[in-house]
Amino acid sequence: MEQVPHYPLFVVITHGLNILFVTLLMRSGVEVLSSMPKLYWSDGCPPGREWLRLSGKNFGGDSRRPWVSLDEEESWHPVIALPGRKNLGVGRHWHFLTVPFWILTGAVYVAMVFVSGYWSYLVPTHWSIVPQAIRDIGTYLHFQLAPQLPGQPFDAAQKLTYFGVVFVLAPLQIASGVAMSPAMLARFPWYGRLFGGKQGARSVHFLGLCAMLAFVVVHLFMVVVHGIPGEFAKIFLGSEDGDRVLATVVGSLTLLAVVIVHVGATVYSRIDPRRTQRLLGKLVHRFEHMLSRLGRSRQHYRRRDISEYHRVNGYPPTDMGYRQLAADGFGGYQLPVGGLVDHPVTLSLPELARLGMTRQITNHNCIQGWNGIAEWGGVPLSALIDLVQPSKSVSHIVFYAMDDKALTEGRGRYGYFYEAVPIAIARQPQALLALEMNGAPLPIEHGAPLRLRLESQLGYKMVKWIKAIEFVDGIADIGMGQGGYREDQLYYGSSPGI
Ligand SMILES: Nc1nc2c(c(=O)[nH]1)N[C@H]1C(S)=C(S)[C@@H](COP(=O)(O)O)O[C@H]1N2
Ligand SMILES: [Mo]
Repeated sequence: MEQVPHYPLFVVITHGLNILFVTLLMRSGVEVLSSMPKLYWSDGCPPGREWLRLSGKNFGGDSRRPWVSLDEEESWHPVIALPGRKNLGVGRHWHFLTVPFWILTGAVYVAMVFVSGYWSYLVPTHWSIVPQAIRDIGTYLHFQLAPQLPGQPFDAAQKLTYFGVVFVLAPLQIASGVAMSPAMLARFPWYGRLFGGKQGARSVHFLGLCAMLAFVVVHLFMVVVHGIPGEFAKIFLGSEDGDRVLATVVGSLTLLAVVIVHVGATVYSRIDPRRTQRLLGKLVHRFEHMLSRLGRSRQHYRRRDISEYHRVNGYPPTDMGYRQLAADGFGGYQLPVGGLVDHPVTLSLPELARLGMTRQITNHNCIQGWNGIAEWGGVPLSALIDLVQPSKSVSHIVFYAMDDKALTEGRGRYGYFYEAVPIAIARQPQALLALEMNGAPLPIEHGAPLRLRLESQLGYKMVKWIKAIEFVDGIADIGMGQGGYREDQLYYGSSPGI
């Protein structure tokens, strides 16, 4: 009697949630892509060697015109990007906020698939499904509907596709996403190498997005071809026998709700990016904090891994004071270190170097998506911390820079660059005050005479052209109180391990 298989309730619910989460991930992912719309297969991202460039701008050809990676950012429309228009910081917040919910939905779904016996509809058990699926595709191409598998709700092509999406594509997106996190790359460089490095992972993640988009388009097309009322009855009410009118109403309302969430998220993010950054940040930071406790980061790349080319982000200071310092080889440079410490000091470069130089070959990850491997030489921050003896109440170390963004970046930005670093991250073994890059004194564009290296964090935390260091017991009164210049002005997250 019972000819039409029913969809269990868990399928109806997780499918609905998946529509919401996958579309949020897609739009926020496109926002992230817009900040560096270029894809590479090899780490280092040498300009001109991208396999895909979604931008008319092309930098690097003319070395007489200096450029930085923020110049590569594109402004994409809010219809395709969440929230759109150069909002990488907020876009990332949406992406990482959605990830745990999407993974949870997927985990519940997969567990229920096996517990309920629904797996027999989803998991192919015989190779014969492959030729069958090919025949089905041929049938569709002849504008006819392919037959369902006996006693099952899907035809062979459909079953194989769903299996691929659930058990191949989704895990691949999760795995390649993880392979881009600086905290993960720092702790487990071998994991990044599985994808051919961070850029390989980025490219795979992008191709995964394309595959997911292609799936969604064909999937929607098939729903229309098979007839919306009947298909809506299956997936929103659980059975084809359901009331068609009711199904159309329920389905349309569900889709409308998804659209409303998207519009709401977009409008809210654009009207009040600061509150969006703070609200979403609460969850995202907890996630990042967990990552930062996942063992210690110790990167040891080989000399031959060093990138032939290392992008620059942030234009050097332009003022006379800096130019004069540079003109005499930074001989007159003095670094004041103070705040809540027992022994405030002011150090010249040779005095600093006497605290003990080390070298490390590590991978730099910019928030925009590029990376580069270089050897950095300098003094471990822990040596400086031991020298000045911070008081117990110290929570962060603030690094003030010499570049005034009003002069170097413009675009309505203002104030000197700075970043505050939680003391626990500053104590990590590879946290360095670097004086050298690839065996030579730091070049001007990479932060001469002194820059920060924090190998488990994103690039913007690694202040270049350091002017002074202050130990503090809170960040609320510094800058706009978000923990750093990029956090203040671009709504990036603070202490970013992903
Ligand atoms: N003072 C200062 N430090 C800075 C920046 C800046 O604009 N000013 N940009 C940051 C960003 S976003 C990145 S990715 C790295 C880039 O380092 P690099 O130019 O040596 O590659 O520097 C960071 N440190
Ligand atoms: Mo960056």
